[in-house]
Amino acid sequence: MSKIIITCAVTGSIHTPTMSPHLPYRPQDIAEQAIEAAHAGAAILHLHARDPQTGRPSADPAHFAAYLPQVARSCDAVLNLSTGGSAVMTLEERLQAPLQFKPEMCSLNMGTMNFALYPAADRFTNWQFDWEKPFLENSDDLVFKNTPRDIATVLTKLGQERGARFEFEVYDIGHLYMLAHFLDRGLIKAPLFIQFVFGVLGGVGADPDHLTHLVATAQKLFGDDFSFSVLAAGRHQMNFAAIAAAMGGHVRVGLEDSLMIARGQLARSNAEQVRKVTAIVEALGRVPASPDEARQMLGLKG
Ligand code: KMH
Ligand code: ZN
Repeated sequence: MSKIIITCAVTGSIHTPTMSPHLPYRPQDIAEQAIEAAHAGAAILHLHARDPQTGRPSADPAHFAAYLPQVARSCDAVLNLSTGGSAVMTLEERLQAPLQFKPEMCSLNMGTMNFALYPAADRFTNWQFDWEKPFLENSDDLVFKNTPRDIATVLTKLGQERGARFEFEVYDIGHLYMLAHFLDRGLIKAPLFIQFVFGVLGGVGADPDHLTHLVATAQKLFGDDFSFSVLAAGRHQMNFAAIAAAMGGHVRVGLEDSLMIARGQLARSNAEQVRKVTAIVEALGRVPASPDEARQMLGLKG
């Protein structure tokens, strides 16, 4: 079995600092946690930025610039900048930092969808959304917009013009057909790195049957030209990582996806989750890939 790529998604745009004191949102904290996660075995760091005053998700390149150089200097991990940003940002805002920093890898969300926040809210009794009220009030109507035109824009501007390769975020079966469409159009080149996302309300639920069906469908559409990774939001995080590892897939963890390390116990850092998933995958006979091995496997520009 090929080596396993561990991705760590360090902060994201869903959780709020009120939900965990360990969620990094100041540049120094994002940098330190990202570097520690890389040293713990994450070959890829999936990165967002936040406003250091409020903790709110930010698209401002200055907020990326405040931590990216330190991370790049201090570890060799693949830096993967989100193009998802947050569902309330326009595509133009979401692309500002990736266009400026030209990372080796970017995330690319493969369809427009609902992106409801309630599953997270349900699991936290002290959950309070302390950002601007309209965000919460609008979450019933929150549309995460990734139309075919948006996807083509990202593929052209970041892929074709800047050499980025992608973590294709697939939340449901239709997103695989969207990927196949862009492969047919010649805007995507193999090998594909597909991130199956479970547990977001609006995407597929965290049921292992869905994972086997998604993998089987990807095999029909892409043959050997893809590898897959799995992230499951919230309490499904580690058991889905174990299933993915046993199936020969790759894994993603990190405080973007879950704030917990065990039931009822907050993770103290991203690295703590990386160490836990490393132990799980090693127990299953998988060997974590180094950043350079991940670059080679995914055809990155390096
Ligand atoms: N927040 C995750 C469910 C992105 O950054 O492009 C999906 C994600 C999207 O990571
Ligand atoms: Zn993300």
